[in-house]
Amino acid sequence: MSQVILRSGTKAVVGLGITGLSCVRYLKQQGYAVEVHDTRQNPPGLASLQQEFPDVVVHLGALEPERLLKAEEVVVSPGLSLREPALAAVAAAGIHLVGDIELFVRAAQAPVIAITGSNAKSTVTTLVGAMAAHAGKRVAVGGNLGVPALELLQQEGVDLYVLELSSFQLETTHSLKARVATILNLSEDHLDRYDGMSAYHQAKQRIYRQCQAAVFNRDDALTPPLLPASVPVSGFGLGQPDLGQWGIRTEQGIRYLALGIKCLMPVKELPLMGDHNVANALAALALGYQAGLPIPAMLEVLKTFRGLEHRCQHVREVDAVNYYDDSKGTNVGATVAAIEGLGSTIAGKLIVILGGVGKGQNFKPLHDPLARYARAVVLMGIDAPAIASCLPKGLAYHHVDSMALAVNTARSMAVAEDVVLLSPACASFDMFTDYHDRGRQFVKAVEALA
Ligand code: UMA
Ligand code: ADP
Repeated sequence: MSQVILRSGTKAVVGLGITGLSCVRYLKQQGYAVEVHDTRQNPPGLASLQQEFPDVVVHLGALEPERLLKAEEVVVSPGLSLREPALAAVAAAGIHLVGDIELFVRAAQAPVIAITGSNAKSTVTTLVGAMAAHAGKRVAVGGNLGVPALELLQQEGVDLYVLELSSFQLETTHSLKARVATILNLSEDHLDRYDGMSAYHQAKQRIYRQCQAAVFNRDDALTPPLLPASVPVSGFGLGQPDLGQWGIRTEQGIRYLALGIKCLMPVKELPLMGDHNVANALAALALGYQAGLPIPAMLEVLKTFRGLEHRCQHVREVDAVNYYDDSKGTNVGATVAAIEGLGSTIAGKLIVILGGVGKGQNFKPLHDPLARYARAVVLMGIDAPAIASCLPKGLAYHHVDSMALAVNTARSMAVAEDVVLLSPACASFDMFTDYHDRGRQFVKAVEALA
């Protein structure tokens, strides 16, 4: 074990969730004096902190600027807005404000593939990680996906890091310098934290800062990087690709994943459902290719990857109606993709279960996909009325107040060949612990159908 060097200056860690705890562990290991702040009276990491570091002082309740101003650097968790007055005061005083990803990139010794977007981050991050592992790389995968980035530094001999990054994490990251970076797509989300799409877009664009190569979505005008021409940039999209680009080619009626003019694999060999997942497969190929992964190994992974839990996941067929759990559809862009992705592949129509906490989104983009593919809608949660006001005229809908009722109501409206899709376009915390809980309650209710 390396010797701990004692250093001057205090690092203030703000937030004691899994990120804050990972920051304290890392900074203590590096020999820093650390103090912790959290606005909650009983933050989730408190018991572990007190057990592992009984000497670390913890301040709970409203953040106090005068305490934070004494720190040499303030390490902020992603759940806190930088507009929080105490944090704004820290920034105004010229004290470094950073997040866990900044600490991570200062220390990481291997290249980083950095992935952001409003949707598909976890799917693409997991795919790229699996592709790298299959190609024989020692790869560490984490970030917003769930394992805090700093914990990945504990793994020895890593060749490649694959990080999912949220806009919140990017706001406090200044020196990412990714080997390859991407914004997969951009649609309204987190508008309770941003003044508008422009501020959200700016936060996402930070992922490209000083990257060595960039990947963007040709079908989404908000994703291309604003970079000098010397940086290699490749695009993916569902159209036919130009040389060096990723896309779909159709030959003798068969659709192929393609690089330039080269057909790589028939789309129908992907176990993942829907065209949004075809885009995800192309994004993963583009990222892996820029990082030097061999195409055959990447294709092998695509042929076996069945997707993550709660992302357009098939649950069960009852009376010729299929049930899909897309509880991770927590914003309008995700739900539009799920409706179009599934709706275009089925003989019947969709019954879509929608609603929850809308985070200030505009629900109008749901109108056209629902008009095209839905037979009916089931609404729940606090923003149900806002969604109801954006539904196509004449589309049947019902309000319910529990998941069991939602599933039973959906069943009563479905006919053979239909699909019941839980893809709420909203956060879950008005009725559920989180999207896992919402998805599990859906699966339980579907399994209970006689
Ligand atoms: N909070 C307070 N007071 C504080 C600190 C936090 O009330 O002083 C609240 C926040 O407002 C938030 C909650 O506590 O509601 C959790 O915040 P946190 O910063 O402590 O979160 P962590 O537990 O460290 O988890 C974070 C990410 N959470 C958020 O960005 C809100 C996790 O992403 C991520 O997996 C984890 O770090 C590891 O990197 C979750 C998420 O929902 C899954 N991310 C958003 C998304 O994907 O849309 C961005
Ligand atoms: P994230 O980590 O960004 O939330 P996930 O991979 O967990 O992304 O997928 C979340 C949801 O986003 C899925 O449940 C699906 O509804 C939607 N989704 C998946 N792929 C795409 C895509 N390419 N474009 C838009 N939405 C998508």
